[in-house]
Amino acid sequence: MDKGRFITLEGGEGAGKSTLARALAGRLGEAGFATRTTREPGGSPKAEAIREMILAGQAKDYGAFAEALMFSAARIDHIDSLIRPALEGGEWVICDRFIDSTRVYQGVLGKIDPALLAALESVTVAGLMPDLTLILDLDPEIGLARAAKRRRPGEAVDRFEGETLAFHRNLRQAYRDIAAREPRRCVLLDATLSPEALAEAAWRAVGERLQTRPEA
Ligand code: Z5A
Repeated sequence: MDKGRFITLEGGEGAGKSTLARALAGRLGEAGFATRTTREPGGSPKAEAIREMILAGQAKDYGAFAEALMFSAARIDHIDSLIRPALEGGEWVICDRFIDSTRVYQGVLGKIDPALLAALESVTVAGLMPDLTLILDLDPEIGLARAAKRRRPGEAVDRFEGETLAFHRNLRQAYRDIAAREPRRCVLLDATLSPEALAEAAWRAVGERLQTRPEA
Protein backbone atom coordinates (compact mmCIF):
# COMPACT_ATOMS: atom_id res chain seq x y z
CA MET A 1 0.00 0.00 0.00
CA ASP A 2 1.15 3.55 -0.79
CA LYS A 3 2.19 5.62 2.20
CA GLY A 4 -0.19 8.46 3.04
CA ARG A 5 0.60 12.16 3.04
CA PHE A 6 1.02 14.47 6.00
CA ILE A 7 -0.48 17.97 5.75
CA THR A 8 -0.26 20.47 8.60
CA LEU A 9 -2.23 23.69 9.03
CA GLU A 10 -0.73 26.63 10.87
CA GLY A 11 -1.51 30.23 11.72
CA GLY A 12 -2.71 32.51 14.49
CA GLU A 13 -5.80 32.38 16.64
CA GLY A 14 -9.07 32.28 14.70
CA ALA A 15 -7.34 32.08 11.31
CA GLY A 16 -9.70 29.31 10.18
CA LYS A 17 -7.51 26.20 10.50
CA SER A 18 -10.18 23.90 11.94
CA THR A 19 -12.72 25.04 9.35
CA LEU A 20 -10.21 24.46 6.56
CA ALA A 21 -9.20 21.05 7.96
CA ARG A 22 -12.81 19.86 7.67
CA ALA A 23 -13.20 21.25 4.14
CA LEU A 24 -9.92 19.74 2.93
CA ALA A 25 -10.76 16.36 4.43
CA GLY A 26 -14.09 16.51 2.56
CA ARG A 27 -12.35 17.28 -0.76
CA LEU A 28 -9.80 14.52 -0.26
CA GLY A 29 -12.54 12.07 0.70
CA GLU A 30 -14.50 12.93 -2.46
CA ALA A 31 -11.31 12.34 -4.46
CA GLY A 32 -11.12 8.84 -2.96
CA PHE A 33 -8.38 9.29 -0.35
CA ALA A 34 -8.72 7.80 3.13
CA THR A 35 -8.28 10.88 5.29
CA ARG A 36 -7.94 11.61 8.97
CA THR A 37 -8.09 14.99 10.70
CA THR A 38 -6.38 15.58 14.00
CA ARG A 39 -5.00 18.45 16.07
CA GLU A 40 -2.26 19.60 18.37
CA PRO A 41 -1.83 19.86 21.19
CA GLY A 42 -3.87 16.69 21.48
CA GLY A 43 -5.03 14.14 18.95
CA SER A 44 -4.54 11.09 21.20
CA PRO A 45 -5.99 10.50 24.69
CA LYS A 46 -2.67 11.10 26.49
CA ALA A 47 -1.89 14.17 24.40
CA GLU A 48 -5.40 15.56 25.01
CA ALA A 49 -4.75 15.27 28.76
CA ILE A 50 -1.56 17.31 28.35
CA ARG A 51 -3.50 19.83 26.19
CA GLU A 52 -5.90 20.52 29.07
CA MET A 53 -3.02 21.25 31.42
CA ILE A 54 -1.23 23.57 29.00
CA LEU A 55 -4.27 25.56 27.88
CA ALA A 56 -5.34 25.99 31.50
CA GLY A 57 -1.97 27.76 31.96
CA GLN A 58 -0.53 25.17 34.35
CA ALA A 59 2.90 25.17 32.70
CA LYS A 60 3.15 28.93 32.07
CA ASP A 61 4.98 29.72 35.34
CA TYR A 62 7.70 27.19 34.50
CA GLY A 63 8.68 29.16 31.38
CA ALA A 64 8.69 28.67 27.63
CA PHE A 65 11.12 25.75 27.58
CA ALA A 66 9.01 23.74 30.05
CA GLU A 67 5.97 24.44 27.85
CA ALA A 68 7.93 23.31 24.80
CA LEU A 69 8.76 20.07 26.63
CA MET A 70 5.08 19.49 27.38
CA PHE A 71 4.02 20.17 23.78
CA SER A 72 6.77 17.77 22.70
CA ALA A 73 5.67 15.03 25.12
CA ALA A 74 2.15 15.34 23.73
CA ARG A 75 3.50 15.29 20.16
CA ILE A 76 5.54 12.13 20.69
CA ASP A 77 2.46 10.24 21.87
CA HIS A 78 0.35 11.70 19.05
CA ILE A 79 2.91 10.67 16.41
CA ASP A 80 3.41 7.18 17.85
CA SER A 81 -0.22 6.34 18.47
CA LEU A 82 -1.98 8.08 15.59
CA ILE A 83 0.01 9.95 12.92
CA ARG A 84 2.66 7.39 11.99
CA PRO A 85 0.30 4.37 11.98
CA ALA A 86 -2.24 6.27 9.85
CA LEU A 87 0.42 7.34 7.31
CA GLU A 88 1.82 3.84 7.17
CA GLY A 89 -1.71 2.54 6.55
CA GLY A 90 -1.97 4.83 3.50
CA GLU A 91 -4.14 7.58 5.05
CA TRP A 92 -3.77 11.29 4.42
CA VAL A 93 -3.41 13.01 7.77
CA ILE A 94 -4.45 16.65 8.19
CA CYS A 95 -3.15 18.06 11.45
CA ASP A 96 -4.33 21.38 12.90
CA ARG A 97 -0.96 22.75 14.21
CA PHE A 98 2.33 20.86 14.50
CA ILE A 99 6.05 21.72 14.79
CA ASP A 100 5.73 25.27 13.45
CA SER A 101 3.48 26.19 16.39
CA THR A 102 6.29 25.20 18.78
CA ARG A 103 8.83 27.06 16.67
CA VAL A 104 6.71 30.21 16.71
CA TYR A 105 4.98 30.28 20.12
CA GLN A 106 7.73 28.79 22.29
CA GLY A 107 10.76 29.40 20.04
CA VAL A 108 10.39 32.90 18.63
CA LEU A 109 7.93 34.38 21.14
CA GLY A 110 9.26 32.42 24.12
CA LYS A 111 12.83 33.29 23.08
CA ILE A 112 14.20 29.75 23.36
CA ASP A 113 17.68 29.25 21.92
CA PRO A 114 17.04 28.10 18.30
CA ALA A 115 19.69 25.35 18.51
CA LEU A 116 18.09 23.93 21.65
CA LEU A 117 14.62 24.02 20.10
CA ALA A 118 15.90 22.41 16.89
CA ALA A 119 17.44 19.58 18.93
CA LEU A 120 14.17 19.08 20.81
CA GLU A 121 12.21 19.06 17.55
CA SER A 122 14.56 16.53 16.04
CA VAL A 123 14.19 14.00 18.88
CA THR A 124 10.44 14.62 19.06
CA VAL A 125 9.52 14.04 15.43
CA ALA A 126 12.23 11.43 14.78
CA GLY A 127 12.31 12.12 11.05
CA LEU A 128 8.59 12.74 10.52
CA MET A 129 8.15 16.05 8.69
CA PRO A 130 4.99 17.38 7.03
CA ASP A 131 4.81 16.86 3.26
CA LEU A 132 2.99 20.19 3.06
CA THR A 133 2.29 22.99 5.53
CA LEU A 134 -0.46 25.50 4.78
CA ILE A 135 0.06 28.71 6.75
CA LEU A 136 -3.08 30.81 7.13
CA ASP A 137 -2.01 34.44 7.10
CA LEU A 138 -4.37 36.89 8.81
CA ASP A 139 -4.30 40.24 10.58
CA PRO A 140 -4.49 39.18 14.27
CA GLU A 141 -7.16 41.77 15.01
CA ILE A 142 -9.46 39.91 12.61
CA GLY A 143 -8.49 36.49 14.01
CA LEU A 144 -8.98 37.53 17.64
CA ALA A 145 -12.35 39.12 16.78
CA ARG A 146 -13.45 35.85 15.14
CA ALA A 147 -12.35 33.88 18.21
CA ALA A 148 -14.13 36.32 20.56
CA LYS A 149 -17.35 36.06 18.54
CA ARG A 150 -17.24 32.28 18.83
CA ARG A 151 -16.72 32.31 22.63
CA ARG A 152 -19.77 31.43 24.77
CA PRO A 153 -20.96 34.02 27.36
CA GLY A 154 -18.79 33.77 30.48
CA GLU A 155 -16.20 31.49 28.80
CA ALA A 156 -12.63 32.44 29.76
CA VAL A 157 -9.86 33.09 27.23
CA ASP A 158 -7.16 30.41 27.16
CA ARG A 159 -3.44 30.71 27.95
CA PHE A 160 -2.56 32.11 24.50
CA GLU A 161 -5.70 34.09 23.63
CA GLY A 162 -4.95 36.23 26.69
CA GLU A 163 -1.64 37.49 25.24
CA THR A 164 -1.24 41.08 23.91
CA LEU A 165 -1.94 42.23 20.35
CA ALA A 166 1.83 42.83 19.93
CA PHE A 167 2.39 39.12 20.75
CA HIS A 168 -0.11 38.10 18.05
CA ARG A 169 1.48 40.50 15.51
CA ASN A 170 4.93 39.02 16.17
CA LEU A 171 3.41 35.59 15.78
CA ARG A 172 2.07 36.44 12.33
CA GLN A 173 5.52 37.70 11.28
CA ALA A 174 7.21 34.56 12.63
CA TYR A 175 4.91 32.39 10.51
CA ARG A 176 5.63 34.51 7.44
CA ASP A 177 9.36 34.09 8.09
CA ILE A 178 8.99 30.29 8.18
CA ALA A 179 7.04 30.35 4.89
CA ALA A 180 9.81 32.44 3.30
CA ARG A 181 12.58 30.19 4.66
CA GLU A 182 10.95 26.88 3.67
CA PRO A 183 9.10 27.45 0.39
CA ARG A 184 9.28 23.78 -0.64
CA ARG A 185 7.28 22.69 2.40
CA CYS A 186 5.15 25.76 3.14
CA VAL A 187 2.44 27.68 1.28
CA LEU A 188 1.13 30.97 2.68
CA LEU A 189 -2.62 31.39 2.16
CA ASP A 190 -4.69 34.58 2.48
CA ALA A 191 -7.02 33.81 5.39
CA THR A 192 -9.23 36.86 4.74
CA LEU A 193 -10.80 34.81 1.94
CA SER A 194 -14.24 33.31 2.58
CA PRO A 195 -14.15 29.73 3.92
CA GLU A 196 -15.13 28.43 0.46
CA ALA A 197 -12.48 30.48 -1.40
CA LEU A 198 -9.83 29.53 1.16
CA ALA A 199 -10.69 25.84 0.78
CA GLU A 200 -10.39 26.22 -3.00
CA ALA A 201 -6.95 27.89 -2.69
CA ALA A 202 -5.81 25.16 -0.29
CA TRP A 203 -7.09 22.43 -2.61
CA ARG A 204 -5.11 24.00 -5.48
CA ALA A 205 -1.96 24.05 -3.35
CA VAL A 206 -2.46 20.41 -2.35
CA GLY A 207 -2.93 19.43 -6.01
CA GLU A 208 0.18 21.33 -7.09
CA ARG A 209 2.44 20.03 -4.31
CA LEU A 210 1.17 16.50 -3.71
CA GLN A 211 -0.08 13.81 -6.02
CA THR A 212 -3.90 13.99 -5.80
CA ARG A 213 -4.56 12.36 -9.16
CA PRO A 214 -3.55 8.90 -10.30
CA GLU A 215 -0.46 8.96 -12.56
CA ALA A 216 -1.39 9.00 -16.23
N1 Z5A B 1 0.44 25.92 20.79
C1 Z5A B 1 1.73 26.22 21.15
O1 Z5A B 1 1.97 27.23 21.80
N2 Z5A B 1 2.73 25.37 20.80
C2 Z5A B 1 2.51 24.22 20.13
O2 Z5A B 1 3.45 23.47 19.84
C3 Z5A B 1 1.14 23.93 19.74
C4 Z5A B 1 0.14 24.81 20.09
C5 Z5A B 1 0.84 22.68 18.97
C6 Z5A B 1 -3.99 25.77 20.83
O3 Z5A B 1 -5.16 26.44 20.84
C7 Z5A B 1 -2.96 26.74 21.37
O4 Z5A B 1 -1.75 26.05 21.64
C8 Z5A B 1 -2.66 27.77 20.33
C9 Z5A B 1 -1.16 27.69 20.09
C10 Z5A B 1 -0.65 26.85 21.18
N3 Z5A B 1 -2.97 29.01 20.88
N4 Z5A B 1 -3.47 29.98 20.41
N5 Z5A B 1 -3.89 30.99 20.21
P1 Z5A B 1 -6.46 25.96 20.15
O5 Z5A B 1 -6.28 24.66 19.45
O6 Z5A B 1 -7.53 26.03 21.17
O7 Z5A B 1 -6.71 27.19 19.20
P2 Z5A B 1 -6.21 27.52 17.76
O8 Z5A B 1 -5.32 26.47 17.22
O9 Z5A B 1 -5.68 28.89 17.75
O10 Z5A B 1 -7.53 27.37 16.92
P3 Z5A B 1 -8.81 28.26 16.87
O11 Z5A B 1 -8.83 29.43 17.75
O12 Z5A B 1 -9.92 27.27 17.07
O13 Z5A B 1 -8.78 28.83 15.45
P4 Z5A B 1 -8.85 28.17 14.02
O14 Z5A B 1 -8.98 26.70 14.09
O15 Z5A B 1 -7.75 28.72 13.23
O16 Z5A B 1 -10.22 28.78 13.44
P5 Z5A B 1 -11.67 28.12 13.24
O17 Z5A B 1 -12.12 27.44 14.49
O18 Z5A B 1 -11.71 27.38 11.99
O19 Z5A B 1 -12.51 29.46 13.02
C11 Z5A B 1 -12.63 30.44 14.03
C12 Z5A B 1 -13.94 31.24 13.78
O20 Z5A B 1 -13.82 31.95 12.55
C13 Z5A B 1 -15.19 30.35 13.65
O21 Z5A B 1 -16.27 31.03 14.19
C14 Z5A B 1 -15.34 30.17 12.14
O22 Z5A B 1 -16.66 29.97 11.76
C15 Z5A B 1 -14.81 31.49 11.59
N6 Z5A B 1 -14.10 31.33 10.33
C16 Z5A B 1 -13.32 30.26 9.95
N7 Z5A B 1 -12.82 30.46 8.71
C17 Z5A B 1 -13.27 31.67 8.31
C18 Z5A B 1 -13.06 32.42 7.12
N8 Z5A B 1 -12.30 31.97 6.11
N9 Z5A B 1 -13.65 33.64 7.04
C19 Z5A B 1 -14.41 34.10 8.07
N10 Z5A B 1 -14.66 33.43 9.22
C20 Z5A B 1 -14.07 32.22 9.34
